[in-house]
Amino acid sequence: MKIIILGDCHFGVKQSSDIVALHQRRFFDSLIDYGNKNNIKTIIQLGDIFDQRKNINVKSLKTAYCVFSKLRDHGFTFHTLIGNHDIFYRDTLEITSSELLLGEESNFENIKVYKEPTTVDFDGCQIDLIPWICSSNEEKCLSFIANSKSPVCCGHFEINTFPVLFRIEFHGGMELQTFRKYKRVFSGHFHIPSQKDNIVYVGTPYQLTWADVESKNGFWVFDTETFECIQVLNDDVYYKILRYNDKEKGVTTKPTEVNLKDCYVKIIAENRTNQLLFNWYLNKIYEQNPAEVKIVDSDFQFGLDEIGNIDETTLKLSTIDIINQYVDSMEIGFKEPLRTFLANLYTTAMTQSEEE
Ligand SMILES: [Mn+2]
Repeated sequence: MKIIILGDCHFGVKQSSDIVALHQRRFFDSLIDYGNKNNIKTIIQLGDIFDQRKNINVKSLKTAYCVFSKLRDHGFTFHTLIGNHDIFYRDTLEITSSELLLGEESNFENIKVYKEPTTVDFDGCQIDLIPWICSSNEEKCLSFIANSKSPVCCGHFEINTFPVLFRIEFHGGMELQTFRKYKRVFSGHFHIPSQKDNIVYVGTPYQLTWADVESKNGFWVFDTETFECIQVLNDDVYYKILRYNDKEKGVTTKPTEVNLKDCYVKIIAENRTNQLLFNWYLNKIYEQNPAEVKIVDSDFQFGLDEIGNIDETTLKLSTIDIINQYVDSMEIGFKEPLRTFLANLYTTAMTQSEEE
């Protein structure tokens, strides 16, 4: 059989922004379409259904319920394991939003929530579903993995050397060797899709923040007979970077060639010497009803001048790059551990909310 493998959903992200919710609903409509057309009705979701650990906004609940009702009505079975955003306490899985809102006592009899390490038989293929590992369940989960005979494992892991942000590898978590016994491992948690050896970080199905601007988001389809897996890309990209330059011909992104409706737009203004032209340019953009437009004058941006393409532009703009460049400029002998420490600190800060 074929199974849809789905990454972190994060309903309620960005203070339950209507724009993000719109793109989340749009994604699930296309997922349902895909499942119906290809007759794939089983989904394994790898944790982090909701964004907030302690409070769930009514609007994000509404978005999630709309999505889950549709999945139920179209006959999808939805297996979800607990992620670190689904738990109330940091060190135990005692209280989880997934169980409370989507579990056995909810209206969603098609949803199965896993908070214990469990092996599930999917048409003859044994798949281990491992929840978020924290101090209270670490021993249990690790010995479960060590003793398992299943060929496939799904979880919400922190595995070393995978990208936690662009160009930033994670360190201080689990080793790749822990998973060597499996033929395939699928993990949620890190939002950037990546692949190394037998391990796939599936990534978020859609963009959530500017950190995802370069990300190739989507879901994965896994074949339990051939063990093949493919990524189905989500073409609803809604974080967009445009470049404006009225001195150099051919540099400016034509607003008419990009769909900007309901998108977050960043204009990198490399040269704006002709204010009339720039106003016309902005008008053309606003005519499309973008969700938000930010103008970044490259003169004032850290290291933007010699940039040739979008990748580089956005990279040079990221906080983490500025931190790294700062560390590089320091005269100390332990730059690598410091970089890792600061990257972990930064990631932790970015994934905590005002809830704490
Ligand atoms: Mn997540």
